[in-house]
Amino acid sequence: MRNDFAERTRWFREARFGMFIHWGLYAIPSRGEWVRSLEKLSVEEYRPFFEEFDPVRYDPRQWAKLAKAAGMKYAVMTAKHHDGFCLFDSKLTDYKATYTPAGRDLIREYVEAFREEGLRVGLYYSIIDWHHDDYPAYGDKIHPMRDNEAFKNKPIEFGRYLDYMHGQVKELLTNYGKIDVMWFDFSYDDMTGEKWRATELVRMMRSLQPDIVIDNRLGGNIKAAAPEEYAGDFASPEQMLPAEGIANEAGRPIPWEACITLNDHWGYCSSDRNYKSAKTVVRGLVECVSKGGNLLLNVGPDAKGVIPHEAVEILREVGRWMDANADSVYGCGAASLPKPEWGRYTQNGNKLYAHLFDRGMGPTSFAGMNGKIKRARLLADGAEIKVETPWMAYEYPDDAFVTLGGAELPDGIDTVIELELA
Ligand code: FHN
Repeated sequence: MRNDFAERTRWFREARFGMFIHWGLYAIPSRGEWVRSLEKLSVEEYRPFFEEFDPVRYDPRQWAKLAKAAGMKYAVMTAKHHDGFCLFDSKLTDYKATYTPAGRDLIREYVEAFREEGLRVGLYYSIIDWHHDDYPAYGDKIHPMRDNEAFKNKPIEFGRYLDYMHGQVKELLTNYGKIDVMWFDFSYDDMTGEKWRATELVRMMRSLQPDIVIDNRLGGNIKAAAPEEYAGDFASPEQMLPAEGIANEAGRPIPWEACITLNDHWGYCSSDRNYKSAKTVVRGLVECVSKGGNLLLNVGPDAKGVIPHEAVEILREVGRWMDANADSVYGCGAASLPKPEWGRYTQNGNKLYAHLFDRGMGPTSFAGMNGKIKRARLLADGAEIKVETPWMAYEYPDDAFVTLGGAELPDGIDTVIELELA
């Protein structure tokens, strides 16, 4: 089991950077993917968006090229979100993209386009389903009909919903080729673990796709010394970066991936123009890697199938940094050094990467590293950087120093020095 786990997650732990894509009917009201719950919209009130959905400018090849240019190695796209709308041609429902004016299997086009660009493909699948008749509604914590008296005594057969949910997961892992990540979302209160028949579900998945990497949102405790079979392969902190890496109860680091929006919404929200800068994204990615984790950065395409231009521009600028510095991200993880004042360390074998965020004043110090650095190079252009102790630092014999010319760093986003260890 242990070796399988290490092998199964190797590519994931090395990839470090992925694109999250939240897209569906909710792009039309353009108030985010929770619009049905937040505004308590009935299936009937939401129906016009199904009748209308026709993303005439959807071109996943462009999305894939953008992700690749940004330095992303994998993507995870919503096959079905909480609203129950299926972007794939499921035989188990009519509530799907192929029955809208779009008339297309949007997931098939996505997996083919991203594989064509050399990226691994993941699917987001909501185990919550606000459209299915047999999903608990009245009195639920978040269901759009949670307060609707008409649903109070409505009989449901939850087992029938689970058969549907398991059946769709089987469709996705049977009909769309090799799926690298299954991103379930999400368990809450008693809706967790075996309530979903999670062990049966995961065993079915692994029988179809033994190498698939699964998140931890079916429930269970991924940090347990002996986690449940359905507890997942990686932890999934959301909209925050953990203070340190993530380890299990035995102190063993576990794979993790922080999922973060580029603005403040997962699904398209036309009024939300509050986008993070490329600098924030790069430094967030470096922080994740410095703590042994991944960054899954979200885009929310609009109702036409277009990724907002702000997101495109940010990802292109991130890509320009990655073009010169990706060696300090891919295959890297935490260094066994304390976080330095000037930025962060990442490490890959005998290559230690110093990510300088702040120029500071005077020489740059690598605490405790005197005699341990064979050579230093500016990663972006390979220029030699001399490792030597200047006169003003003589009283710090344990530390190593480099002296960068100028008052500002060569790259204001993140200047990376590659330190080859002796
Ligand atoms: O409710 C979802 C939300 O819409 C979004 O998909 C995020 C992404 O991780 N997950 C849930 C909130 O935790």
